[in-house]
Amino acid sequence: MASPADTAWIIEQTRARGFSLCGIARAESYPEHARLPEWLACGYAGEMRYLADPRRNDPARILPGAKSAIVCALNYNSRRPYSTEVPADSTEEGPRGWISRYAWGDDYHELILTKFNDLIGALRERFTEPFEARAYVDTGPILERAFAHRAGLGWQGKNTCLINEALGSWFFLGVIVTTLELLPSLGPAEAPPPDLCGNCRLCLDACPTGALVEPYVLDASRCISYLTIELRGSIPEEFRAPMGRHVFGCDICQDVCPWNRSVPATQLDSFHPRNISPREKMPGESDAPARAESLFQPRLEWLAALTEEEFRRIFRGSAIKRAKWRGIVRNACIALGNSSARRGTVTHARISALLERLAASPDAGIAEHARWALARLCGESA
Ligand code: B12
Ligand code: SF4
Ligand code: SF4
Repeated sequence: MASPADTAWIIEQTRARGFSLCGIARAESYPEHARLPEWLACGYAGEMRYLADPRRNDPARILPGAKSAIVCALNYNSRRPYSTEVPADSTEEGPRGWISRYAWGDDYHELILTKFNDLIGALRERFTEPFEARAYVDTGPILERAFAHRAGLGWQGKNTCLINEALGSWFFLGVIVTTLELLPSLGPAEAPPPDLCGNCRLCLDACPTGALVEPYVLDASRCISYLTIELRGSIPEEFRAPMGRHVFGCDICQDVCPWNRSVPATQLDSFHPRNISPREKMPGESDAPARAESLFQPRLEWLAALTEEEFRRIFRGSAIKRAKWRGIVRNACIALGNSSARRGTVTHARISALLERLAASPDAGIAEHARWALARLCGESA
């Protein structure tokens, strides 16, 4: 068993690499793992079949001989308003969409895995005995929030996010599972952080699609984050209007959370909203100036009109590439249909023309969502 000095050293090492929180838990099954089969049986995972990987409820099967989980949190809170504070359609340049906070800057997977590989290198210098260590950031069959809770980083709120009293919930988690026997952050008699949600139910009441079916339980197949990022193909019609302007992920159940009211901003520039510089004009293109775009409240017409090649270029190194080009165009069509552009205005005419063009797309999925949006925008039953 490693010593308390080793634990202090590990925490110091993670701080030096920019992590805000770090804790150590035993790599074993917890009550959260026992609840997973029922959650899956309810169909709440939608098409995310990878969540049924049997290793997810048994850490020993992820890494034979696993003893410890080093859990880290990286703050991504960029100083910008919350989606609940910014009115929709707020600019003259046409309706704006919403990309969730975590995806405004660089892809966190690459960033955290680089830091973790570096940390594992430092561990190998300190612990000279042979050991295995595997780093995960969404990338493995692990319930990261369950480990984070057991490592003392916070509690899982009624919105199912991990919340820390000082940081709120705007942080990513990453876990290193290792065969090293490290001293857990919580002693055998210490309870993990208490649930501080109390009587609050702001997140449940604010969720536009009713995805939080009861406190602490998310039906992911109804969640805007799932619909806009994970779901390939058609978005069920019942969710299209409630999706509003969301084009990638959703922040609502965190934006309304009192624990996120005054929380520190990230120190990392990588998470600030990317600005996309104006592209060079192609031969034969109109004289309309190509403008700079931002991932903070992106212009919906810009997103809907992106070509696959432009999408690939712009979202290289961004978490947004997970939704793929056709997913983002599909989502932008829905958000345009939900916009409040009024008939008879220049904006309405411009959006209608764009949607008509997309309704003729050779991509059947894009065409169908564009037709739905046109019908909604033009006041026909959609
Ligand atoms: C799949 C996934 C999703 C899915 C499903 C989300 C979900 N809640 O499971 C979708 C696409 C919807 C999603 C959305 C988001 N995600 Co996500 N997601 C994951 C992923 C890859 C797996 C999560 C998982 O295993 N879910 C399975 C279900 C069963 O887990 P669960 O909801 O926690 O369910 C447990 C509880 O319901 C509990 N339970 C049941 N009954 C009861 C009763 C009580 C009283 C209690 C206490 C608990 C309890 O038991 C269940 C089983 O363990 C993790 C990374 C990872 N490997 O862990 C990231 C992760 C959870 N996501 C993350 C983020 C940032 C998001 C979004 C905020 C992104 C966005 N802005 O759009 C949203 C948040 C939506 C929300 N309210 O949760 C972060 C969370 C960070 C944090 N502070 O919590 C993670 C950890 C990624 C990371 N590496 O940082 N995500
Ligand atoms: S992320 Fe949005 S859709 Fe999903 S549970 Fe939270 S509020 Fe509901
Ligand atoms: S909004 Fe309220 S109930 Fe929901 S997670 Fe935050 S404190 Fe808990």
